[in-house]
Amino acid sequence: MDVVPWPDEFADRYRRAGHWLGRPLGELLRHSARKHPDGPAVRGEGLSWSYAELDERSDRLAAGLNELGIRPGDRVVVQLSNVPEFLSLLFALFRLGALPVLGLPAYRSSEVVHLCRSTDAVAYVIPDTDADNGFDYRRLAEEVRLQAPSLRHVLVVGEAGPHIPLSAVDAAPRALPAPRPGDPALLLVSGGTTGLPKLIPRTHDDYFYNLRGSAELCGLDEHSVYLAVLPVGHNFPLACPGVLGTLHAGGTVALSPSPSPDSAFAAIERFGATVTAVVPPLAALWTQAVQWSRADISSLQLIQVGGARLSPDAARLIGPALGCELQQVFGMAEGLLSYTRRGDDQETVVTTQGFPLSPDDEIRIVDEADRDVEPGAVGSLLTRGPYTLRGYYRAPEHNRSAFTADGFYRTGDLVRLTPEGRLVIEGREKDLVNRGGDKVSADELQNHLRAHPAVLDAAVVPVPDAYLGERTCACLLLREGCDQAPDLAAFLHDRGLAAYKIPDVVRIFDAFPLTSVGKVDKRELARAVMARQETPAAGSRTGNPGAETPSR
Ligand code: OOB
Repeated sequence: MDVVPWPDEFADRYRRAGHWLGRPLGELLRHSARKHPDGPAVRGEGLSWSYAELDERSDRLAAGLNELGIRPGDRVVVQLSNVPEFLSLLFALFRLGALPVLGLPAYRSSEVVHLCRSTDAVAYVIPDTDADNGFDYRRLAEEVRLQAPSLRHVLVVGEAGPHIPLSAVDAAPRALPAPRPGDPALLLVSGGTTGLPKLIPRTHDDYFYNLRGSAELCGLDEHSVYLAVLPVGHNFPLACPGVLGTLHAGGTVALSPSPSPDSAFAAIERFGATVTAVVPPLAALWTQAVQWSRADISSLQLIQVGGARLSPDAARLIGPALGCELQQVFGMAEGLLSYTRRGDDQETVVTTQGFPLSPDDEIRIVDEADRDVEPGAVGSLLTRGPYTLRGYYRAPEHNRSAFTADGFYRTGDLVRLTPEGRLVIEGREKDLVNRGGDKVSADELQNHLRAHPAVLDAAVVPVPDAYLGERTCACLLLREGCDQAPDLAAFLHDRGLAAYKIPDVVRIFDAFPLTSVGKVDKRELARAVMARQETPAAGSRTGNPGAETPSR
């Protein structure tokens, strides 16, 4: 089975509670377009689409995709940045009942081939080039095609080269059978799992609730202008409440081509943005940059910060510097969202991650044996609820360990509850590096590193970083006869790995510390890396300052 449904008793409960309304996501736009046909739905550089226009474009695109042979249930890998076509495409696919598989702009062949192959995708949608760094996605698509035989079409926003321009996929709107609200509407990529990224099926019902509940909680309405600065293929800017929550509320989605303070502040001023979402490093950068910016960002009312730990000290500065309210968001592509509420006092907003979104979010905080910890103690967070997955896509084996027998998802986060029941994120037990919101799976990176001819074994650990929160450290054992730290950046780049996954630090070891059961002791390893950082690089086996042998 590709998808694990909610048991009937839970589905009934979520319907009775009014969380699941039985409406497919394509209707969200139809509804807003009827209510505010002439209202601005999307604004970007030199462009403004009304609701009626976005609605019609989505219908024409759905019909055009249908003519290309794309059918309900088919998977389409979408790797677009923050362009208006992302929205018309998403609604076209929702209306067709085909599933967008949302990739990030930073993905390269390794990630994209995996997305295509693990979903048997029939189409892949890309921009022509990256406006920031000139990267040519059309060449990437050619490479991907060779390795993903299921792909029948590559569609391009912009100059298509050898592929099909998305603008040519256009046909007179036609009646299409409505997808079932309990079926998956889209597939999101998980940040934190073992090995290759797992896919998260989000149903029409559950995702509609996710974005509607979030929009209500954040107070969005038709006057809201949401500025998308993070890549919209990520759950946070997409539906928490993000661009979809804004369209549901009848507000305006403004698209910023880049998250840099210059470009984002200019966009806030130009579009009169009232709300936006950022990761902690970006919040810190904006907080500093605003001091010398001339842009008028006084329209901004709410800044949401999430995706990685926000320190209370950094949090305290954000609201006063940007002249708006701060909201902390703890969330995951798998579902559960926790928000501080608008109007919460300052101490609550800077020191907690708030309450879960839904009254039907069930939270358990447990020890290693899945026993509930004492109130207020730190433990592993388990959750189930009306918008948290019951199983990863096509991953029965992995699902056995990622969920409890009664359907709780093991988030891999270490948390505690305040006496009022607010969540505080204290750490993590899952094996990944959270680089300021970008998740790097240790297992995935280790497998790439072990493929290098000089590498005998690899262990990836986070090291603290003042800006990103964490950076990626690759600890290596080299093969006999190799004593130079290899050029990993070039090697990983050639393997088609996204640039943010390339290790920031490389350390060479003679042996890894082991736990009592013989596994690499990553805590000890991280400590050894830190200890070496604090002393001069004496004892380095290679003379390379980036490659040190720890003293044990
Ligand atoms: C968001 O989603 P993902 O799927 O990229 O990452 C989820 C993981 C969480 O399990 C947690 O480890 C970490 O990212 N995380 C936070 C955090 N928000 C997420 N850790 C500490 N403090 C926070 N505020 O990152 C995501 C999805 C929707 C909304 C917001 C974030």
